[in-house]
Amino acid sequence: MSNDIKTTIAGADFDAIVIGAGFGGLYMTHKLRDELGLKVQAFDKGGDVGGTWYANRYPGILSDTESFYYCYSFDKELLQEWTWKNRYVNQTEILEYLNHFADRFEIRKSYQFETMVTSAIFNESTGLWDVTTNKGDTYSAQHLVTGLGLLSATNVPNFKGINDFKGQMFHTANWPHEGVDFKGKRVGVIGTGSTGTQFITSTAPLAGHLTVFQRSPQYTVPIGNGPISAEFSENIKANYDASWKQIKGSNVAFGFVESAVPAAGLPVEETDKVFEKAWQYGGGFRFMFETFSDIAVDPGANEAACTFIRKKIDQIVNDPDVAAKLKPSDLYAKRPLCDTGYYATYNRENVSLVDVKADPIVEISEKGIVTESGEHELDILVFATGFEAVDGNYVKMDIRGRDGLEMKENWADGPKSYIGMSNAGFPNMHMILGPNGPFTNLPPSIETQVEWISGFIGDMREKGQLTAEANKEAEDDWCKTCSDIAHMTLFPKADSWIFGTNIPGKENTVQFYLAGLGNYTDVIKAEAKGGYQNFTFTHAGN
Ligand code: FAD
Ligand code: NA7
Repeated sequence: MSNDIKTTIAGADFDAIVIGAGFGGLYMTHKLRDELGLKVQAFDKGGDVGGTWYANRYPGILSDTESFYYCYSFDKELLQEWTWKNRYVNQTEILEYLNHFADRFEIRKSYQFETMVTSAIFNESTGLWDVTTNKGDTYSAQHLVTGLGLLSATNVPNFKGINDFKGQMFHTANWPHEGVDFKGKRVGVIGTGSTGTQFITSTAPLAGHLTVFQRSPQYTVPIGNGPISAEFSENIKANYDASWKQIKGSNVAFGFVESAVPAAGLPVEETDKVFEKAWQYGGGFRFMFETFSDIAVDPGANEAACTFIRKKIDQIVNDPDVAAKLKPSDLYAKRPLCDTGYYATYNRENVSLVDVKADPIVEISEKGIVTESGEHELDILVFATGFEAVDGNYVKMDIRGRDGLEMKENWADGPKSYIGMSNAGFPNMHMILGPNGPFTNLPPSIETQVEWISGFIGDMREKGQLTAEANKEAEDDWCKTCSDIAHMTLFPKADSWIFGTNIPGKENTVQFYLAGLGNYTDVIKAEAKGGYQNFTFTHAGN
């Protein structure tokens, strides 16, 4: 082991084990090791740092948070040193940034890569977590921090014949590092979510023919990407203090002021004027939350946005039959998407659209995809079918708390937490982006949680507390609060990964705190300030 600092609990291999090398795990490792001086060991099953941005390398992949706010804010020097080239940042640049972060803080010396944690079991006799890896090693640690990612465990539908396909087959989140050659190839893609729309728009010009298998059409608006001028960049850097303050006190934390003006009751000419301006400027979250205050909560306001986007589809798409297939009829209440010419891609001669609700996929054959109407022969088949969001990586692992309580069992009716970071029955296990955390641009939420967890562990050490565990009643109250808030919005009415309904057999479950990062931060700060009243502690000797 590279870390030769002594642990504070006799017999523990480490003070803390961190799992995950994405935005969350990297910052957590730095905080615990370099600021609290703990002996830390971290693991990731991937080959290096990056998390999401190490694994997802498909063509067109881009963050849809503006680059200058898709980063850490705690390191003011880094904010000034690092210059983003474009309004949005692609996977290569995000990975470069996270590599730079890892070098800057010498993070890699605390990590074992290509090491999957297979189990984490709380040992009641020692009060430590016993963490076992796929290399057959077991390590003990006082604290376990999980930065497993909420969009990380892939969802590959179990189509009949899936292993019979003789061509190349990929999920977008397991993309080969050497890339894929699409030239002249017959490519099929299943899925038209955020990933699918990015993949489709970028791959259409590269492929011989691209066939899109669409289950649900999507509302998406232009992203408005482009280079940033030196002046724009300097302005952003000069105002970073104020911007981060605004972001961390806002709801979706995307770096714009959310509208306070309702659309309900306004004439269509007025709402369309505002939507048109947003369409021209670009950005999915801006379109949903900067235009009007009630799109996510009021059916009339929501329909005004839907109608505007449907009209755009009619204007953009040449073939009315294709336009009809591309037009959603349901609510605009999934994670809002943005794109670089998605609908116009269907005007290309080499792109065809199969509506798999009308013409269902029957099986995957040696040659391609068989739908009810016939076989679509393919050389390359891409699954842009998303993730087992939020709890996917947790339930894949054998996690057991007090009295052998299994996480899988504990979350059988849906994942739960107290304030998105703790679980009753799982002492000293701290989750980054655990269930029922805020639904936002994620780096600011990750930072908020990592700083809270590190403060919590620091406070425990000062007071000589050995274990901390969220109280069941507090957890139940928090889950109810999250549910009550979610049901004030239209989001639970749409099927998507946000509520787990993209996974067959998974119940519609509230998995996020939808009242925003600002309110969330107030709650967790009050918990700390009040002396962590919703936790039970053990001390040395009890
Ligand atoms: P991740 O980056 O997912 O890292 C989790 C890590 O844990 C992974 O490296 C994984 O290998 C590791 N791990 C999991 N289980 C184990 C185990 N048992 N053993 C060892 N290692 C394990 N968010 C935004 O805010 N804005 C965006 O525009 C945006 N775009 C996205 C686009 C795509 C295509 C995807 C997939 C996600 C996007 N996200 C976006 C969400 C993104 O995941 C987060 O912004 C952020 O990167 C999450 O960081 P993380 O550290 O929490 O998790
Ligand atoms: P999403 O948003 O879950 O999209 C997955 C897509 O795959 C979506 O269009 C699904 O259709 C489709 N899908 C899933 N299973 C099937 C089956 N069995 N048959 C046909 N089509 C299917 O995942 P993304 O990766 O695009 O985005 C997830 C988040 O990651 C995103 O918000 C970004 O933050 C990054 P459906 O809509 O369920 O009918």
